[in-house]
Amino acid sequence: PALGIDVVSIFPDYLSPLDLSLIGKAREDGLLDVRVHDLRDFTHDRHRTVDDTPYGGGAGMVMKVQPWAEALDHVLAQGNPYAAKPRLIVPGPGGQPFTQALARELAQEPWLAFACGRYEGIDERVYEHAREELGLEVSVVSLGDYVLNGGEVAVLAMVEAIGRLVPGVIGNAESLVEESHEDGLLEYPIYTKPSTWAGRPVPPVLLSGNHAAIAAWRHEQRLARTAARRPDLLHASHAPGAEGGPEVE
Ligand code: 6GU
Repeated sequence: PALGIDVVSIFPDYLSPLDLSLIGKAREDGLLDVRVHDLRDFTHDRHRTVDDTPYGGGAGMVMKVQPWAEALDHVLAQGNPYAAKPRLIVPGPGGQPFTQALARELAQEPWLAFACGRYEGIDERVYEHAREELGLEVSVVSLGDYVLNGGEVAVLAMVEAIGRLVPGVIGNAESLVEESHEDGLLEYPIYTKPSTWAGRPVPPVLLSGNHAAIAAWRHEQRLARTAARRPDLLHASHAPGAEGGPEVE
């Protein structure tokens, strides 16, 4: 059964990378069912207006309820052979962090709908309507602590992270488990031929044929790299000799 993915945006062309590469192939193979919708198709005025000034004052513009409500009605009315309702994901810097764990969770859903906001954001009543009248689970999700102009780039990142976890999308499922963020440590450094380039040799242990020594070296490298770049990921289970840490075989 394909994962249904609807994306609503005022810049549908921004989502065209979803036609390419791994995600494009997964669509051709019937593993992902991606539909992109133009929010302006759900306006009724001559200027196809999607935004207006904020009540209470303040900078910028706010996306209007009416086009969003009609767009969501349209997405739901399309139906999905595998689920009655989509889970609604709204990308925004004020959301819960998008992590590998959340990607794994979302890859198990039958149907996801992404609502791309622009400007200062979407009228709060859209979220209330989606939850209370449409009965949707609504999650605001952020890529990280920085500000993008809109949700489109975030949707590209999220659909790629989620899509590759859908069974069949990546040929070699083993390549999924040996990755940064799958077991809490960053990856070890990797090398390929030639064994020496411009006077730089590959670490000799990798040419030793000693698999235990290679595994030990790689584990040390992962710990050192994680300590240097992402100390926030380290905890007691990674300490030398810790019980139950990932290094204990
Ligand atoms: Cl998901 N959306 C927007 N607009 N800005 C962001 C973000 C998302 N994540 C970080 N910054």
